[in-house]
Amino acid sequence: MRDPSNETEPTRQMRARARAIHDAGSIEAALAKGALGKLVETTLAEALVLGLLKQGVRKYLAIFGHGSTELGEVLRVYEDEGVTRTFNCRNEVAMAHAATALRWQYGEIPAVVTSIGPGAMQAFAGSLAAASNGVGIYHIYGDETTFGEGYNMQQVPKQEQHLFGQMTAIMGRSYVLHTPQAVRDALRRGALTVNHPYRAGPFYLLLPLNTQPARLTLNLAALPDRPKLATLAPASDDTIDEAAALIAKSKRPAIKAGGGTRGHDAALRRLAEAAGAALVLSPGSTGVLPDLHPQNMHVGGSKGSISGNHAMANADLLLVIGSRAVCQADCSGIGYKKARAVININGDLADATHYNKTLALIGDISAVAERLAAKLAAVKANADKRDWLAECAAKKNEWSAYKQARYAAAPINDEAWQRPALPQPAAIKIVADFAKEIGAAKFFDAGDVQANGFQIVEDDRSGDTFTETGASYMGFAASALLASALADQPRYGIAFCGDGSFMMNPQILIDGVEHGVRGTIVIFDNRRMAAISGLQVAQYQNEFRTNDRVAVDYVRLASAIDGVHAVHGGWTAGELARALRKAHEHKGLSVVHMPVYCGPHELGGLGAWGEWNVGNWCEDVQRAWIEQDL
Ligand SMILES: Cc1ncc(C[n+]2csc(CCOP(=O)(O)OP(=O)(O)O)c2C)c(N)n1
Ligand SMILES: [Mg+2]
Repeated sequence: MRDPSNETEPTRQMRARARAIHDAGSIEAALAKGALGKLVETTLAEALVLGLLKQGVRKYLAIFGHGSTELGEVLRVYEDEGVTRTFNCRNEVAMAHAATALRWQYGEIPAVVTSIGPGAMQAFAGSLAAASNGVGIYHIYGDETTFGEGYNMQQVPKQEQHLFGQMTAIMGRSYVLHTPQAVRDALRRGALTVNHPYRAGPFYLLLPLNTQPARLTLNLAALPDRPKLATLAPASDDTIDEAAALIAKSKRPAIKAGGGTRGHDAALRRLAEAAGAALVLSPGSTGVLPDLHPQNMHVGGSKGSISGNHAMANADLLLVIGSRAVCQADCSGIGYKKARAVININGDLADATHYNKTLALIGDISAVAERLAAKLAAVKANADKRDWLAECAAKKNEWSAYKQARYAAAPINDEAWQRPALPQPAAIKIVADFAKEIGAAKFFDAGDVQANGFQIVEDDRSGDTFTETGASYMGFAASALLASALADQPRYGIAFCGDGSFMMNPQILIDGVEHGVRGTIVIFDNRRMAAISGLQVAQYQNEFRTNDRVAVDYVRLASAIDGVHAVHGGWTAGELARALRKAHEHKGLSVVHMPVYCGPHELGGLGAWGEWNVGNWCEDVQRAWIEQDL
């Protein structure tokens, strides 16, 4: 702790408050034992930290600038007294990803702190991942002064008010703290946004340079708490009965489990079994039904799988659960070619009524699914679905054999490497199996690494894979590892990165060492942004500007950073397995540089099994969409 003797009187008072809170354990406890009076004279910056603390926010990820020095000073004192922690980072996009992962993986609510302007803009860009995956976190940006005495350096250069407030309000919900006393209102709105039961997302607090140090009388007892919300479900049984009747009558029901089903594993399993439904995963829901469960058809969608897409295309009744019908998940709206009706379980009215011919069951997934499963069990609705499930099981076997052939593939001669290298699916499978063996969490960001990844992972529960399929933000996976250095109860993590994705955010090499990450980054280096080369070739038979000629030795690059342990992944399955073990032995951050084959060989990829409304496929896909009724 620093010597506080040269601090000003207001700082000493702030320190005394922080100490009282630390000693009592919480603001409420400090108030209850009289260690703090309920009305305190303070600054907006401290009021914000106190208000966030009331909601359980104790961790800040920060890159300070002139737009956030006042807040930084509050955080310095509160950290000195053991109340909050602040983790300095090297890049705002990466920092936003790490904060997203801390909430997503560990349930802890952090706040991202930036300066005004470019720092804010970068964190804002990164917040797309939180918005797209429904992850609630706070973003606090320095903002232009409220007096309007002239342009502030780094503000958006226009004669308009609250431009950052407007921009951020488009992405999520936001509040410009124009008046110190408004902090109470701002934090009530923030609490609901970041803790929303089915559509959480980032909440942006815009903190003008001049209101940060502005003083106010703050009522500590009036700071909004985290909302306690009861689980919602349909009040009567009418719609549940109607859904049960539809399922009982159906010969070929399929469930599409979206990212919203994560954590509802038990209810989903009961519903799938009681309905006799084939369950198709989305990229973000692997594990909600155990991999080997006979009704788990694996992923379906634009990328998809043989079995997942078969179940989608042949179902006569579709149960959509916790899905917002992203193009990748429902083949741009044409994935369910024979479905005559839809049952949709979702908390969000718009998502629940996305398709025509829908019976919407609005509410919490577990609550609704359990009630529906009980009705179905009572009438043995699954009894006549055996033929359908047998047909699906045969497709699952076909998919398994197809994958096995690719996992067993020997190294293939590669143009860029000028030698045989393991194909990417075989390499990813080895790393995914290793993650399972050591109980590590897996992170995926964008590209072929991600697509192959969700076709390959064999999870038995949700929470073992974090694949950022909402935004597919290159750089997410490596950045997300940082959350494990910040978490109260960290878990070993493995980030699966493409060479392109890794170089978007290599800052983890420094931040990870600084804050003590334990985990491994595997860089699947195919010397290009292969997912896009692949699309270009599939659509236009030519690659264009999706690779360069520069070879990078990632072992040397990563080894330049003190504390990072970097190893080469080798050229064969056996060498990769040994490299992973060596990486894992290191009690810190490790990097495995794994060169992989990229090219037209059929064992080099896992294929695409659905449709997608992009490039020169648009005409066909849109024609089919117009002709279908859902
Ligand atoms: C920040 C960002 N920029 C661009 C894209 C578009 N994009 C998606 S995948 C991809 C290529 C990924 O390359 P790499 O990480 O090397 O993985 P690979 O496909 O080669 O396995 C690109 C450019 C994106 N998703 N995110
Ligand atoms: Mg690549």
